[in-house]
Amino acid sequence: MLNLVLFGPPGAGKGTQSEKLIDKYKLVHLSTGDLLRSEIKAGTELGLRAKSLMDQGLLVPDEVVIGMIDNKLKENKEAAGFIFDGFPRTVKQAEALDTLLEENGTAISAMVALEVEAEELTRRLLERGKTSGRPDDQNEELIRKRVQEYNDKTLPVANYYQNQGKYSSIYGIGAIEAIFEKICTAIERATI
Ligand code: B4P
Repeated sequence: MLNLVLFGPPGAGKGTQSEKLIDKYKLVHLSTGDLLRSEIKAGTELGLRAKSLMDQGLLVPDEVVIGMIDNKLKENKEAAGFIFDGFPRTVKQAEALDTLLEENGTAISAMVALEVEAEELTRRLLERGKTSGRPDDQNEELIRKRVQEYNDKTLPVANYYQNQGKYSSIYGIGAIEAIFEKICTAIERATI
C-alpha cells in the first residue's frame, strides 16, 4: 500500500497537488478540511462545532478529526493506498494515524512537505477567497491566524516524520506541474 502524507501551511498547494497524485497513484483522498466542510454543509452537530473554530482560523479538536479519519479508513478497506491532505496537523493526530494504520496492517510510506513563504500563502488564499466562498480565505488577519496555528501546532509534525526517516521537503513556489514532478520524485525515492 502507498500511504502519503501531504504537509504544508494553509495555501501551500496540498489540495492542488493531491488531485494530481490521486490521479497518478490511484489513491483514496482523505482531506480533513473537505470532510469538515461537508459536515458544515450538511448542518450536522459536528459541522456546527467545527465551523465556529474554522471561522476563527483555529484547528478543530484532535478527537473530531481522528474519528473522521478512522471512519474513512474503515469505509475504504480495499483501497490501494491513501493520500492524507491536511492531516495530521498535530503530533497527537500523527500518533493516532500510526496506530490506526497499524491496526489495518499498514503504515505511512512517505511524508512530503511543501515549503512556501507567508506572503505568498496570503496572496494565494485571498485570491482563492474571491471565488471559493470560504470565509477563512477572505480575511488577511484570519489567514495570518491560520499560519500561526500551523507554526505553533503543526510544524512539530515534520519532526515526527523526520525521526521516522519518512520526511521530504519540496519548495512549493513555481509551476504546479514542476512542483508535482518534484513530489513524484520524492515519493519514488522514499518508497524504493
Ligand atoms: P484545509 O482545507 O486543509 O485548508 P488549506 O490548508 O487552506 O488548503 P490547502 O493548503 O489544501 O490549499 P491549496 O494550498 O491547495 O483546512 C481548513 C481548516 O479546516 C483549517 O484551518 C482547520 O480549521 C480545519 N482543519 C482541517 N484539517 C484539520 C485537522 N487535521 N485538524 C484540525 N483542524 C483541521 O490551495 C491554495 C490556493 O493556492 C489555491 O487557490 C491554489 O489554486 C493555489 N495554488 C496552489 N499551488 C499553487 C502554485 N504552485 N502557484 C500558485 N498558486 C497555487
